Amino acid sequence: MANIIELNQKILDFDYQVQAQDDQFPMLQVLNNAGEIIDEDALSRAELADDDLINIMKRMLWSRQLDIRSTKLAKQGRFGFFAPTAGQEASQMASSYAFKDDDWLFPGYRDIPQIVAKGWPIWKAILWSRGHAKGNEYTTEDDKPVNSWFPQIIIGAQYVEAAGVALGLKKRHKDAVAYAYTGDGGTSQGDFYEGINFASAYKANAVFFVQNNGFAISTPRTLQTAAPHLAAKGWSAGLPSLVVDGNDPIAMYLAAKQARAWSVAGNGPVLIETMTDRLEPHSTAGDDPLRYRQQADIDDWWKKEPLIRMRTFLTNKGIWNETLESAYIDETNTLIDEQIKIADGVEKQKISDFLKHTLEVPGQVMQEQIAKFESEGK
Ligand SMILES: Cc1ncc(C[n+]2csc(CCOP(=O)(O)OP(=O)(O)O)c2C)c(N)n1
Ligand SMILES: [Mg+2]
Repeated sequence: MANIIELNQKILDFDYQVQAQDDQFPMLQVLNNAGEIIDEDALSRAELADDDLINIMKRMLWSRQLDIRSTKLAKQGRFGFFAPTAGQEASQMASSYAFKDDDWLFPGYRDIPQIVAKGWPIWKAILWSRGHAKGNEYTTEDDKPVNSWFPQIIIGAQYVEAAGVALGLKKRHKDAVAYAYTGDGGTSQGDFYEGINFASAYKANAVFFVQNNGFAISTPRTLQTAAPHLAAKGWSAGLPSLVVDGNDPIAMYLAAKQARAWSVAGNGPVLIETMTDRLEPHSTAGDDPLRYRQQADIDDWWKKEPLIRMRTFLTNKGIWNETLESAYIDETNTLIDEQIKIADGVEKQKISDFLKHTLEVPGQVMQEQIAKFESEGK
């Protein structure tokens, strides 16, 4: 009887409910801000050989170089749309390292590096940014398919698309998952809920990432939702949902690896909220972060960024040093230079080509437009 009374009191205790939401999602961290392992057990569960650790470091490094070069090119008007990635390398590159070629990637517009990591040439990514049709061919240099959807601009839409593919993979008994990335702002979209709800109801093979970088352009995370943790939204659809230090490459890899294993075993999807920061503007199209956040906050996040702590960890382990790093950065920049040249050498898209790629079966008016532009050589 006493138990029932206590239980009923608890049910009606709204203060408790609000508090409980906050308590339920502690943050997974393995490598702390100082680059020290704080959970040896988790590190061994990640089963990362020295080569893997170096590969993750290299992926994060080239992603950072690509970011730096893309930003410069954008300022020179030689890039199209670009959404900076600095600060989010662990959230993007260490998580995606846990997936396999057969897995299907569903990226958002900021997730170009994950597609490149799957074998998509950088010159195609550059053409994608310019709206060129060739930039929407998801194949490797030697024409092998890259299992990636296009970088989705419609926020959250990739979750619905991922849910469908995830169900297909399950029905075909594939040893593969769909893994999708959206942002904190993405979780305010209907598509986000529809995607996780559908995938969870059908126990589809999916891993959903929410990269919580604190802002949806200028809208701070606290104005998007009163939920203390975005991961809590996963519980509404019955998914295992966790909060991970998104600037900790080891925690990101471990969480992604275990989520993939859980999902591919037929248990349904997992949702991972990654706590990270976009250290740069929303895009290169004129956003000024100092209009909506403090420089001191940005400076603080620079101290916690993933490259610093991974560098410290690997250096202390004796498998990384400055010479290796600068040689790798040089190699990466040479590659990027070559890729820019290839992109610049591709024939410009004609207006008629652009129209031809708009609809599979163009209507009467569009057919006339295509014929008109073609006759003018445009
Ligand atoms: C459905 C939809 N609504 C609005 C926009 C305009 N928009 C582009 S990016 C963005 C912010 C998204 O923030 P978040 O999901 O946190 O991702 P982030 O840019 O921080 O990586 C908005 C509102 C859009 N692209 N799609
Ligand atoms: Mg965001």
